[in-house]
Amino acid sequence: MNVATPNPAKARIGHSACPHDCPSTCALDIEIDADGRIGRVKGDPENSYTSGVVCAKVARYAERLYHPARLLKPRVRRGGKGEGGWGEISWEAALDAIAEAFVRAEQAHGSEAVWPYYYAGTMGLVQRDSIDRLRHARRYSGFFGSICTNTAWTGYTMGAGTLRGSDPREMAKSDCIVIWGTNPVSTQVNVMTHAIRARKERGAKIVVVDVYDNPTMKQADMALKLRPGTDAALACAAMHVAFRDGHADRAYMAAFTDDPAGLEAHLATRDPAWAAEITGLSIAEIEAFAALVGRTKRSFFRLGYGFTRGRNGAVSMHAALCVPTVLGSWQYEGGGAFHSNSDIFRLRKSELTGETLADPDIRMLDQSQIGRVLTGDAVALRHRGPVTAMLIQNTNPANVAPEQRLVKRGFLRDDLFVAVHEHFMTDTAKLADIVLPATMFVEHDDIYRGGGQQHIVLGPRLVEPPPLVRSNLFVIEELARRLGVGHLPGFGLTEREHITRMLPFYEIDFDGLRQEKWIDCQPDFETAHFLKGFGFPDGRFRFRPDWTNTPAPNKPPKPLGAFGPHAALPVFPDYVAVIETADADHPFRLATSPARNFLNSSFTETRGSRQREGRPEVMIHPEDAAACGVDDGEIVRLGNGRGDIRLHAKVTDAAKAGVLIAEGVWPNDAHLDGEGINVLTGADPIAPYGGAAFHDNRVWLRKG
Ligand SMILES: Nc1nc2c(c(=O)[nH]1)N[C@H]1C(S)=C(S)[C@@H](COP(=O)(O)OP(=O)(O)OC[C@H]3O[C@@H](n4cnc5c(=O)[nH]c(N)nc54)[C@H](O)[C@@H]3O)O[C@H]1N2
Ligand SMILES: Nc1nc2c(c(=O)[nH]1)N[C@H]1C(S)=C(S)[C@@H](COP(=O)(O)OP(=O)(O)OC[C@H]3O[C@@H](n4cnc5c(=O)[nH]c(N)nc54)[C@H](O)[C@@H]3O)O[C@H]1N2
Ligand code: SF4
Ligand SMILES: [Mo]
Repeated sequence: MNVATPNPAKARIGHSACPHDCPSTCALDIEIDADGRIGRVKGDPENSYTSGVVCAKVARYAERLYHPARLLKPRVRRGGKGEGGWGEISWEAALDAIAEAFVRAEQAHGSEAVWPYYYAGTMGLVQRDSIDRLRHARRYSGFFGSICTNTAWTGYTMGAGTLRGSDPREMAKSDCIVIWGTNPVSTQVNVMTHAIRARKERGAKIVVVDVYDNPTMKQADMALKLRPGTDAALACAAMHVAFRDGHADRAYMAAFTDDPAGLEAHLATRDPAWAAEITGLSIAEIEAFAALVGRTKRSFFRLGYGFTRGRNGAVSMHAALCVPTVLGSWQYEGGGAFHSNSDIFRLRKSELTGETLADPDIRMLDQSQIGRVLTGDAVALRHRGPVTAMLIQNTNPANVAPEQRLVKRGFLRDDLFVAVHEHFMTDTAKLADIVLPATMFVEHDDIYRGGGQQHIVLGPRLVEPPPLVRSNLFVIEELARRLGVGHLPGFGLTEREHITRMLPFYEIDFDGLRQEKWIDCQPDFETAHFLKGFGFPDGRFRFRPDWTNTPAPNKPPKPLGAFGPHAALPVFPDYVAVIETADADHPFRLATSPARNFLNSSFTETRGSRQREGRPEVMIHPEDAAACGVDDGEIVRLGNGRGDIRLHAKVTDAAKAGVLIAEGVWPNDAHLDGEGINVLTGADPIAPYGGAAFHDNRVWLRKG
């Protein structure tokens, strides 16, 4: 491997955006040497959010781009599924074979037998979403992307009416930053840049709410380590204290919220003693938190995804969002809340995604329930026919989706044809019939928009791809041509044409954006802080959300309706015990938190990341380890009704007794028996609009 060899004397800097599925969407400066090879990757210091900082795994990107195991040629399966036999095939023959398999599937079972399956492995809009145009054009089964954002976005939108909030750069002007259910040191490093600046320049206090002592909690001034799935109880108690002690801003609530009196009455019994019982925090910790945020006008609530990956996740997000609203924190610079900016961007995507070609009667299948779909579960299939052909881009479901045993059993079906377009031989690619090699971000043009910040950033092609490696757009266009839909609107365009067509609102084209590097889409202060009203027709924040009738970004299209146990959704913010609480047979609660050096299933292939992460481990409290007779470093078996796996124990008091943490979605074969952590996670939908409860699992543990 020839990673660190660019000759600095001749190197130039190329500008790009990090393509990975991370809220930060960093603006990048990439060193390119005279031979057209990339060297070091740095954060662009001119971008006000990135501020010159990127995470270590992306700084080492050359390791991924020039990896010796990178896929460089199309492959076709030889021998049985998943047995590891592969032969070479030309691009022409591979694309013909995929098109023929799709036509065969359609002829046997109708167009819904084909299920294009894709996610956010690249966040580039052209490369990520073009597959959706093909599925609309051919009336293939729809993809309901539930795995990541649904619970969080739904909970936030229920309160605020839209998905945006205070400028995340404003954290630098806060006096108290509450980092709630996110681990930014690992998962979105730039949050820390702005938070630490506030601490240095203003003496701001950093509060971290999490279920274990993760790298972010290690930097906290106030560390609140609670039991998984109990965040709403902490939020309710903080609001109870605010009303009790006169920190609730009644004038603000009268002007900007729906039912403050009803909320106050509801919270009367949700006092710190009640919350201590549920969360495992002490009454003193809860009082101290409530007093800190109550007395600090510029309190900024940075709400993450992690605390919403439970069966009450949407409810927890809504409850946490109610806290700054009761306190009136939104009125102050450096105050309020932020989760995602997804609603601020005005990109015209209809041509790209083929929306005009959509048929509303085509069924939508749930991404998280791929295991059930592929094993013939009638409910998951919406009581229609089987899926018998798939094209998978930008995701690795055999590793990252819940109910892994079902997923794997489904992929092994003899009557299922699967093509996977990838960078590496992932767990999913290993189960495919045809594997196609994909370009990486510096090898194709694309456009990216922040979720955790406010920029649209261009990522132009900077280096030549390997000779037989092709972009996602190429594959979609070639299949469309073979399937007779290449003449329909949205097809036949280059990446650059797509990018320009998405930008009319900003009056800029591809070349202009190349000059500018990015567009800062931040709304003005009053809009961002909802001082002109929240995102509902009456402008009022909802303490009493209409859970099943409020428009939400992830609301499933019509055929699906509301999901999960929505009868249990509370009238006002509340703790709802629909989580997998421990029982006699499953005495532990397991969260599967992210690993710092991996990004979901990506970077598990690079040596730098692998060395730093070591091996799959489960953290167990010393008291629990003693009770189970387990020593540090010993092999243990974890299990529940969905299956069981073996991995090594790490005895630590990082989490509370009764709580286990397994960091990282390791490749399945990194585990002792070739099965990964998602054997243990469930695909039962979260109310009201679906999602996967990755951090909400009850399990047993024994020496393995
Ligand atoms: N290094 C790295 N970066 C990543 C990723 C990665 O895998 N690795 N994944 C990327 C993706 S796709 C996403 S969506 C984002 C997600 O980024 P985050 O918003 O940070 O969400 P999570 O990674 O799910 O979990 C964050 C934290 O929530 C904690 N947590 C779990 N359950 C609870 C709970 O009930 N209450 C509270 N308060 N905390 C809880 C976990 O222990 C973890 O420390 O990160 C992105 N960035
Ligand atoms: N146990 C557990 N499981 C989880 C989570 C958890 O916290 N715990 N987190 C969940 C979350 S939030 C998410 S978002 C999912 C994400 O899980 P995945 O969708 O698997 O996520 P990634 O690793 O981001 O990307 C997947 C693949 O996309 C490929 N890829 C990247 N760019 C391109 C491209 O341009 N073209 C093509 N064809 N392929 C490309 C990469 O090589 C990678 O293999 O995992 C979920 N699974
Ligand atoms: S912090 Fe996130 S967006 Fe920034 S370089 Fe790392 S993975 Fe990419
Ligand atoms: Mo995600």
